[in-house]
Amino acid sequence: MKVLHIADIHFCKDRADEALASLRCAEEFAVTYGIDMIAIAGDLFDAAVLNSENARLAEFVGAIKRLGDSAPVAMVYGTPSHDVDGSLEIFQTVTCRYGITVLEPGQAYLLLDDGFTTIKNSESKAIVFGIPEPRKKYLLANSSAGKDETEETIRDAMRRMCYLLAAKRREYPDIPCVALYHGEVAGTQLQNDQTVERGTGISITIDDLAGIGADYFALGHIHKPQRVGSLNAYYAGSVYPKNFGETHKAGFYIADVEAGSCMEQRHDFPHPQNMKIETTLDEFLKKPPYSRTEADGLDFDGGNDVRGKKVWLEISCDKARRSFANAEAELQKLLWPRRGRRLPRHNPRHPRGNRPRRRDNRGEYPCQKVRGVGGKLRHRGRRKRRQENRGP
Ligand SMILES: [Mn+2]
Repeated sequence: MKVLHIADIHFCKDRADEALASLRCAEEFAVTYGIDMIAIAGDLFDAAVLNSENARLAEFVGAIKRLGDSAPVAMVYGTPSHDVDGSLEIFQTVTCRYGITVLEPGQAYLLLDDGFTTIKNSESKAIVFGIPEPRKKYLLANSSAGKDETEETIRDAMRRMCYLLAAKRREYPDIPCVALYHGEVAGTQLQNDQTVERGTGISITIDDLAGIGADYFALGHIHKPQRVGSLNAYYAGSVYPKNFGETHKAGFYIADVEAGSCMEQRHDFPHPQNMKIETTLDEFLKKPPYSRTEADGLDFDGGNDVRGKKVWLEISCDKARRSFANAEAELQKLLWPRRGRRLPRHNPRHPRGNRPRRRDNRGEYPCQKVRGVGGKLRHRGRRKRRQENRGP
């Protein structure tokens, strides 16, 4: 069974083109290669979206609908500030070929050929669980815990839910099991290379996840694509780089899941990677972090290969020395390395770069009519001399 796994779409009107391009790419893949299920592991929105034409919400819903036309779609809620309460309900109202299902925590879903069901079925291809980012709303519905006890209570509630899901998984031992989860996993490397400590915040531990016994964990929340420990648990990463702190290649996973095994493949979305190069003015003047080569145009030293990437070059210096740096000239060198230091001139085919002056049919330079004081037409240029040169 093949699962297409994406996460962190972060749809917003300013970056709508990038999010929609990624979804189109995922859809094309699903249609071409016959995917059994599409898993969206939370953070579909970047923030609450006003349903107006300007917000392009209809385009986004249309893109998700087309995913639902190519395979059954399962999704979970992400971080409450991104996927605000109720924001995913709009997808369940959409009619499409296979249906779009927002997975409720603690519920088991069975995957059939034409969508998901919660009713026991012997034809089911897989069992699917969804764990949204831990929210007080569903974890602490009947608890009156104080603020200090809240985190511990939520951790307990998460653990109980994992036990519950493990029991449900054991009811169907012969079919593959996929779990969607949005949130941190203790022991995960973050984008800034820090590690989520075990038991902090309301993150789940690797042991909790492993206990569920799923064959593939489709994770969302951390925008740097990565595997978690030795589990078949993967963060797909964001579908487009949100800022220059995100330097990964945006993409998605295709997981070939069987009961007891899983093979995963990574595929790219059509977005340039981001790269940030920081240097000081002293270092920059001594040796710029790039050099010119004939073949490639640009070839950055020290592994800074910028071809096909969006580059943020930051040169810092004190205020007094700012005049040493000609930012505009350096930018021109970066953008047009083979042309030298300047923008292409007016007519690059001409050796001087300027357009040659036109002559009139008598081989003389034309004069120019200008309006003088009082709006009277006067002539400037060679007219006078021509008159002088005229014969008797
Ligand atoms: Mn996110």
